[in-house]
Amino acid sequence: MTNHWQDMKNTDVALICGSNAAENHPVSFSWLTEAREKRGAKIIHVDPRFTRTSARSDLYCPIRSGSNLIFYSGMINYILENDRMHRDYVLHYTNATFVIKEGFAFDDVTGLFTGYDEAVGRYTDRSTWDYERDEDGNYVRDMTLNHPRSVYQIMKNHYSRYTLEKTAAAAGAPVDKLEQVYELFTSTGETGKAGSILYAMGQTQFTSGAQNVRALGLIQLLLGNLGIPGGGTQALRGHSNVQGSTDMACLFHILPGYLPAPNESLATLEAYNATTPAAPAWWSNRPKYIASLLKAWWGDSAQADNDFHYGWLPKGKAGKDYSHISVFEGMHAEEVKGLISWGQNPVVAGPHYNFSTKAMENLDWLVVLDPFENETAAFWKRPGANPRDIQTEVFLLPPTTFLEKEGSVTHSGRLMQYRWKAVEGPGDVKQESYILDRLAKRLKALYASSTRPEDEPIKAFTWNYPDPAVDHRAFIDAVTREISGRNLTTGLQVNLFTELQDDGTTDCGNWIYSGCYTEALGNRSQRRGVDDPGGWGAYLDWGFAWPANRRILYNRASVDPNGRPWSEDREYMRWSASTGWSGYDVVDGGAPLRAEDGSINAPFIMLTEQVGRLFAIGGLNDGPLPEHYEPWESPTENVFNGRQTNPAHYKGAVGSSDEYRSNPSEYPIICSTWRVCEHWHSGATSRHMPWLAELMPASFVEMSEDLAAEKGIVNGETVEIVNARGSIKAVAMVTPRNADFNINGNKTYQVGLTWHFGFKGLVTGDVANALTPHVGDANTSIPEYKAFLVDVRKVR
Ligand SMILES: Nc1nc2c(c(=O)[nH]1)N[C@H]1C(S)=C(S)[C@@H](COP(=O)(O)OP(=O)(O)OC[C@H]3O[C@@H](n4cnc5c(=O)[nH]c(N)nc54)[C@H](O)[C@@H]3O)O[C@H]1N2
Ligand SMILES: Nc1nc2c(c(=O)[nH]1)N[C@H]1C(S)=C(S)[C@@H](COP(=O)(O)OP(=O)(O)OC[C@H]3O[C@@H](n4cnc5c(=O)[nH]c(N)nc54)[C@H](O)[C@@H]3O)O[C@H]1N2
Ligand SMILES: [Mo]
Repeated sequence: MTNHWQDMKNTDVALICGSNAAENHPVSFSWLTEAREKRGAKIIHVDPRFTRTSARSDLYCPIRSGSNLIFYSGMINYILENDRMHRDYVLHYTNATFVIKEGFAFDDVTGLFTGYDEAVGRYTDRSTWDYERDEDGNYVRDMTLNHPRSVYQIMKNHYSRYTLEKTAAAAGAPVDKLEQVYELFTSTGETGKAGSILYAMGQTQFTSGAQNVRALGLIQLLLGNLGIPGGGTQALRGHSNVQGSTDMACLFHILPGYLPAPNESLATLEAYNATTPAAPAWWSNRPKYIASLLKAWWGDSAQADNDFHYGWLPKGKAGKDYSHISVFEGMHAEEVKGLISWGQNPVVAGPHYNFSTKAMENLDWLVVLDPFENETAAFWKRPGANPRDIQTEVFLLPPTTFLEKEGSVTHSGRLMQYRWKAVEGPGDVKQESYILDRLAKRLKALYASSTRPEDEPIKAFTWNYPDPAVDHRAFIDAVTREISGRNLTTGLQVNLFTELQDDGTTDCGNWIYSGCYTEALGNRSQRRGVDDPGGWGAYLDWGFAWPANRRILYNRASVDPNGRPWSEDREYMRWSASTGWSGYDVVDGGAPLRAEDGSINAPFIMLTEQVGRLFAIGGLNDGPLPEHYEPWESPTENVFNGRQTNPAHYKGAVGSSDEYRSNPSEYPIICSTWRVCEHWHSGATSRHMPWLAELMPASFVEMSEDLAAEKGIVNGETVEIVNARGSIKAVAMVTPRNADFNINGNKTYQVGLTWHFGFKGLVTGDVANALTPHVGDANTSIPEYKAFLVDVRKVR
């Protein structure tokens, strides 16, 4: 989130697209309800079906699964055609005025931007996705927005194809509803108005998921909604600590604090640091953050003359993906021989169940750390498998659950909060810190006498924390101090990342969390102050929000270039030449907006050009501007350009071969998967709770009354859902809340499945992910769980 949960109460209009927030984030959702009740804010919900969130909204518009980019592109066109943008904001705080290099183009016949190599299936030359510069190297800008190669004109031209009528037809949305949504949300482009966009998995789990997110960022920049209270882009994170686990780099392509993980093309620290963005980008400080991170990991042995052991960091192959799909493809190819599954249940939650579970049979060993024997731990005795044929050795370690341990979690608002232990765990279950500590110490002992150079990283990494088995709280305390960072000369905690150095005199486990533990304030995640001077809900003394305890990112954008709030009745920050910055939040970068020479230091401080990127120079893997492509499996043609599927989408090596692709003539129905309030993901936890099991005892498939009538299906009967990857049974739920879609003139059905069921627990059911494909987003490779094709059949 650029903003945070309490800030939702400050919005004028909230657009929820791709999330059923009322059901999946019910407590946080109450801040929106407050905006609606106390300030008369309007809530818009855009979703394929009418849900509990729709019921709490003022305006609901259905769109079919897989059409977000049509919806957003239509809105961008609406803003540009009807001049609904926040002009001053766009001129000064975005790159709309920047001129793009000659040679850049988008061809709507091929559906490609310049630089695509058909043979490789990637954009191999992105050199034209860049700014034009004058002889002195300065950016060429046109403050009138008239230059044909200005970002503004390029966008205007690019999105002109997304007219209201064509957009409505392709998204399957009623044209009047769509227009109402565009009209209402873009009303927040007015100075002094704030609009917020909330999204979750109905936006990310697509082959174009990252571009969906970029598109809403574009809209928020055009409307001047970023950096202001009640505005922003809100990624509703799922698990209580999914924000924290991303920050701590439980992902293959980053190191803690979003430092890029090096691949083998960056063999030395010098080469790595050479990729650092140029000043004034805040990222130009990256060498300090990586040096401090390596110091945290390898302590005294990490020195400037050995590159702080940068060489020891594991380096992947350039361009290779190591995320979920490819790990399971790796098992299939017998490259991955062992798996530690720690706090997840991929057999139920991962895509392409039949392929994945078969691939797991190639494992020599599997370790599952889980309070329950979930489907992953039991994959060798799943329905249809013969345990005798499966040689995998399986170990199950039961750890304590969230109520039985303590430490901090970080929620969607980047807020780090401490949780104290509520009860002791049963029997001899162990804290995960204990398991981790024993694993680390055992590894070090095993390699202690090794003389092989490749074992040096294990021998040398620092593990000098208090023993969690003796004093768990002291262990957490020591780890948090390391995460926050220290001055190694004085031995004292640093106050903020601005004190970190690249010469080995500081250490810091995660630069964005720097300052979460200071000498003066201790572990700030434990703070519970409730002062809120401005009444904006910032609560600066409650917990710690990264970075720097800042609650709204880019918050200098809440004032005009002269330092005054855009509207006097919405004063969040203010600049004055005599007193500098004042306000109700930690200012984002301390410079005044207008420099002494009259030029503007725009608020997007992470970037070299300091302005929000409508046009992404360098781009994402699938282009510098969001463009619609159909999901990998779609019942309709792409009517906006000549390319059917995202040209850079991620494919599994074997699991997404033609054999596993459902074609629309055989499987004409769109299928999506979603959650219900009563269950939690794979259901490993919730299906073991008697009362939740009783509340929601079976998997169901939602379908429209017309589809049911056509198939002769009655509400409550068990039906079969099939495609090229599998077949499952579920209870039919025939409901008017699931509408049919008229897509480009053709009546098309969409059904939806809960995916909380498996073969373990008090209530069981077929795994819905037997139907989902092994393809993913072009940038993140998140699986396309939300739009694929099926057929629905009566069980005979
Ligand atoms: N009770 C409960 N709460 C949970 C969870 C849980 O399992 N149970 N899981 C947590 C986790 S980890 C996460 S990630 C979040 C997920 O939170 P959400 O993303 O809200 O969850 P979903 O129900 O998967 O999907 C949300 C909505 O996306 C819609 N949708 C499908 N396709 C499209 C599309 O193309 N466009 C648009 N606009 N909408 C579409 C679906 O109709 C659905 O209503 O929830 C968290 N909260
Ligand atoms: N079709 C479809 N598939 C999806 C999605 C979708 O929308 N559609 N959504 C995806 C999303 S957003 C997510 S986040 C994933 C979720 O996928 P998973 O994270 O794999 O699902 P969970 O059921 O939350 O699995 C968590 C496991 O951790 C165990 N557990 C609970 N507490 C603890 C603990 O304290 N320590 C340990 N070690 N274990 C514990 C639980 O018993 C359970 O077995 O699913 C993804 N899969
Ligand atoms: Mo999630």
